Amino acid sequence: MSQHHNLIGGDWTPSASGQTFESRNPARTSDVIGVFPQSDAADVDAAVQAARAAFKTWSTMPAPARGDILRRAGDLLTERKDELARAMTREMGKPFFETKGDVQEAIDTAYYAASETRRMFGHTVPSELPNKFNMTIRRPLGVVGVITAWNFPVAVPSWNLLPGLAAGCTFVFKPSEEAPHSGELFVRILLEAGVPEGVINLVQGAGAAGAAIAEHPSVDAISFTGSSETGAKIGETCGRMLKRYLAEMGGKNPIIAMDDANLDLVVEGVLWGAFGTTGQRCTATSRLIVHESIHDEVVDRLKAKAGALRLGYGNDDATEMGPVINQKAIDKIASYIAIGKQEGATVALGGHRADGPGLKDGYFWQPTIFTNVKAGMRIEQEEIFGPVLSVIKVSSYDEAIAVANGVKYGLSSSIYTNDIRLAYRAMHELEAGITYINAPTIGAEAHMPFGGVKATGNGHREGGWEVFEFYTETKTVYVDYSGGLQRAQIDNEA
Ligand code: UN1
Repeated sequence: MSQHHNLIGGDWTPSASGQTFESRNPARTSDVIGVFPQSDAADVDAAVQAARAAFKTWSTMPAPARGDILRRAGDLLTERKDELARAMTREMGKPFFETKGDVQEAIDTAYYAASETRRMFGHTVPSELPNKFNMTIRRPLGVVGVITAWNFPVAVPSWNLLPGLAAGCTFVFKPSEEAPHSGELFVRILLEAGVPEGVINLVQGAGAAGAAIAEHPSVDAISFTGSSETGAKIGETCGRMLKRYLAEMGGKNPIIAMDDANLDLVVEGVLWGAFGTTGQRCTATSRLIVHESIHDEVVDRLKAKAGALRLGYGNDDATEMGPVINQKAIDKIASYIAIGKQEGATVALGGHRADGPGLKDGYFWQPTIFTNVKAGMRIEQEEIFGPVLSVIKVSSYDEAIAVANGVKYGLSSSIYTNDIRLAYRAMHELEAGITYINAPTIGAEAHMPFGGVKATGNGHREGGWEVFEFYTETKTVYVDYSGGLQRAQIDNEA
């Protein structure tokens, strides 16, 4: 069994307390991937000090030189894609074709961030006074704590670490305790690409380590991906300590299928959106809001397709859907199946733990579809984070939008229609950070802003050009070359 360590200022070290935890394969629970340090505030403090010490040199390196390192990281990720993806699948369960996609997101992010190091634009702006020059420049934000989830164990860390490195920040990175090995492998690639000692520090552990990162006075900002409940707690800390805070949290993402939609596309889209990554994406399609005139046909076709999905270990080529992450996830899904039945919904497909051949030693759940779901039911409102789709029948576009918007979350959304008027209305009317037209709710592209509204986010975006707003501070600069004191217009009133 392999023993793993934290990375503090270039040294691989065990936790100060000596406490550890195991990472196991969710498809074969007897398969232990390794033993990792269970870190606490003492480890976090050492990591933060290392990140602080590395900040000056890293942040003053010319940004394009940092970009060269990121490009090498992209090259290494490309070379090691299969090897990395195999390890990720073993640790968190999604099929190999999906973990390869996860690595591809990191590759795209690496090259994108590298290219941004040659932009990092500020503005030059006219002054209200003669012989005076106004501009804005960007400064790196500082030491950032990155706390991520396990479902995209390389892609989501990459969305934060890579643009943040481009911007000149240094990091304390805590991967999820469900994917510590994947996090470590990613960090090792960044080191090999040339990220200097202390610029990225890796602290393994559970929520207590995350809380210690947020509480540390020398951490300037936090980026958190996970549940809205934990996100709100970290937000309280950041609010109290006046830290910048990016939060990416829950979703209850709808696909609206209108009566004029292409049904083949709807069925394929819902199948992938709801059961891709075993429904464990914050962008997963957990609600199908479908026009009554196509409801029965769509449900029948979905049942046939979802019921035929091949469950198994993600490193077996035939596997289409992997396990959920752990026993807690199984218990949560089971509790929602009971809640849905109690609320009067119908289990149209699945509803049980899957225990066929090859599945007994893993956390497998049958693809599950609830019909007769009414707006406002808990299974329609709350994030389940598993392969469970709730189908809500509606009779008009306006009703569909009202149902779609009637939840506390607002990450991704989708409408299938061929009516251009409805498509454009939905772009504006869906309360979400992301809207897809004739495509499912998952599959964000790395160079586009990613984030949600309402209880999903707090106003920032990962990905795309907007993430650089988070990882930099704007400084406003005035240069007066008039040779005299020129009072600003506001100070010149007669
Ligand atoms: C997440 O589930 O935390 O949009 C992120 C997608 C992904 C990102 C999901 N690429 O499907």
